[in-house]
Amino acid sequence: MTSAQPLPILCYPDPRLHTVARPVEAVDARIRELAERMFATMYEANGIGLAATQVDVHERLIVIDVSEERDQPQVLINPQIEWASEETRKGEEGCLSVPGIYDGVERSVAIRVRALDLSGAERSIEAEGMLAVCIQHEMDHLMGKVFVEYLSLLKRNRIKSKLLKAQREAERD
Ligand code: K2U
Ligand code: ZN
Repeated sequence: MTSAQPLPILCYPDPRLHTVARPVEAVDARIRELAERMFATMYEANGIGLAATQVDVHERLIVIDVSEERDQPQVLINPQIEWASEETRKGEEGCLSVPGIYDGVERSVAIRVRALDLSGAERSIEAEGMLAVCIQHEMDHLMGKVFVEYLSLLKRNRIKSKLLKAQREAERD
């Protein structure tokens, strides 16, 4: 666990969520501190993944912990998908940036990802199941893509107005 201070999570339809993140130049103390704060943010929000884009930092950094015990943190820096299975599956997804909304998204069932870890070492990760879904979901965030963009325009507009209404009411309280 971490004692770092959580960061505010951007909420859809905030336009900053559509920013394309740039590669991390150096895996240094700043990046390690940011990863620490992203883990604090993810655990506090009961997420299993978080992309730097969601905390308004537009660099290619993802934190993930899909374990039941919430004790298997993984950091992916400058992740690249090297291989993705032809086989796809539609799964129910949510997003910490789109609170209360869940809907089906088609993803590859297995992927191989190359990324740097927090020590700056190159790693190759084979993922399937929830880990594969989570990595694909987070890598979309780094490309400025939110999962609601896979849904119909009608659904997306309904989600936008629902969240904007909730944000207006929260400002009034
Ligand atoms: O917002 C985020 O990027 C965190 C996502 C990660 C995720 C989305 C869909 C499917 C897998 C992972 C979630 O909000 S974390 C919340 C959650 C927890 C368990 C299962 C699905 C979603
Ligand atoms: Zn998300």
